[in-house]
Amino acid sequence: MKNIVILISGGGSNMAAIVRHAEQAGWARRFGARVSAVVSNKADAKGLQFAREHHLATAVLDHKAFPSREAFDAALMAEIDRLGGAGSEADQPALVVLAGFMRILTPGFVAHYAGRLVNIHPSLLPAFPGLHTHQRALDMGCKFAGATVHQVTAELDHGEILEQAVVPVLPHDTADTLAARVLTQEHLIYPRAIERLLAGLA
Ligand code: NHR
Ligand code: GAR
Repeated sequence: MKNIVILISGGGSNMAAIVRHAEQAGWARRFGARVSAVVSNKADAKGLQFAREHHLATAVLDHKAFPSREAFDAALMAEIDRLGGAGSEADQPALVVLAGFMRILTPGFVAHYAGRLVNIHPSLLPAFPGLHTHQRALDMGCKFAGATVHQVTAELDHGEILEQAVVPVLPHDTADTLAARVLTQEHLIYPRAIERLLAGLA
């Protein structure tokens, strides 16, 4: 089996969309791949509930319990490799997927998963890397917004672009209404981007 480990910090709706698509699109049969585990840096992340209901392995690593980013990332790597290695053909996951994961990862972490680490970012990169993307797009008067699936590199939100989706910005949008419109598209493009990566690995 090729194991996919998903990292979340909150609602986990992208994670849920990926898990549902994996089941419906037959990733196990077509690619020998499955979502094997969900890891959160927050114990109260709502997405953990969905993961448990779907009988996925879960783990919580609270970044505040570690003295440095390097120490947190080392523990996170060990946990991901333990979970991603279980029942797999390698001793590591085939893919590590950031889905609303809110901690910047160290260069050492990124190097460990080079080429196997992807993220979805709620803007049309290279516009608006970093946080508060929807408010920044509104403040700039953008007429279109969207989301980007990209390879993760040491430089934040700068890796190769794998998929994008565009939505219109509407006259009375707030950051929340725009975020909701973008999120709907995220749920379509993220499973599709991962499926294309799996097809490349097969
Ligand atoms: N790590 C690397 N090295 N490269 C990327 O491209 C990454 C990454 C880690 C996360 C997701 C990202 C996004 O899509 C992501 C991409 C968190 C922050 C942030 O500033 C920025 C971008 C992203 C995720 N986090 C604060 C920090 O100090 C904490 C913020 C909080 O806890 O609310 O890590 O936008
Ligand atoms: C998504 O919009 C995702 O693109 C964004 O957070 C939301 C998570 O939703 N990610 C970031 O802002 C990363 N900094 P979800 O937890 O329901 O998937």
